[in-house]
Amino acid sequence: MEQALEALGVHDAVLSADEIAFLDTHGYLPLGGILTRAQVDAFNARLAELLEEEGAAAGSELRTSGNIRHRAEQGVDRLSDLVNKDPLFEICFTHPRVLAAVGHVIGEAFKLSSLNYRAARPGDGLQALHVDWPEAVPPGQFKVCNSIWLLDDFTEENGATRIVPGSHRWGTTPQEALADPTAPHPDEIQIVAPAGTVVIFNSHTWHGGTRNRTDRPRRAIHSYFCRRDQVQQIDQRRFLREETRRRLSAAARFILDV
Ligand SMILES: O=C(O)CCC(=O)C(=O)O
Repeated sequence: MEQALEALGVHDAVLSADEIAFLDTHGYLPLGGILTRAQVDAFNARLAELLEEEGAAAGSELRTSGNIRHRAEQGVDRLSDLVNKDPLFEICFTHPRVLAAVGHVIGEAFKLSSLNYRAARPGDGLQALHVDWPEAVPPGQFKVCNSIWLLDDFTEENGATRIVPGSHRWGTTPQEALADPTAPHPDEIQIVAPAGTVVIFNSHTWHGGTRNRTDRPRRAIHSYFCRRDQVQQIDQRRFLREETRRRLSAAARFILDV
């Protein structure tokens, strides 16, 4: 693992002490603009093509692989297994600042769990507050960590993700603790930031999509990681295409655990 991280440019200085303290305290960390405008445009163009090509099958890998079966979400466009769908998306599981933050949350031995696209369509996208794990875990024993790659400017109106800062340390889930996890939480904040921004969130921090009250979709990629001893959401070995295997570096393949 150490070798792979080093090969991908992860070292002690890629995150500042202040950033690490923020992540520990609040359970999320904005990493700033990681994708350029040109990259955001290229991502969106390719994702639109994939949605068109895949039609009703879009997102199906997510529904048929891994330990938790995902049902299709109403009012949302999903694509999954982006690892195998364009070299463009490689940055989402190899960027050193993302890997450093993930390693900080779940420990150095981790792998990609899944790489998916989620767009809240106009009028839809509200999710219950949730954690990306079936049960609460004691603070510090985190299993999963997510990163969200903003492909539109996230605003208060367009379905920006909400997060309840500090909730990763409460040792309970919204479903256990709240009468109505879909309701606004008094402590929640929204990720409001420009397209190209990447935000890490400890997946045990309470979070969820909000309703998109605009007339355009709110697009994002989730690059989701788990501890190496856990089952991936997408079985990367099963889905790995030969062309992907040939293209990726040994370090990137290690992150996928293929
Ligand atoms: O896309 C978002 O805003 C959040 C999505 C999310 O948390 C999920 O699908 O589990």
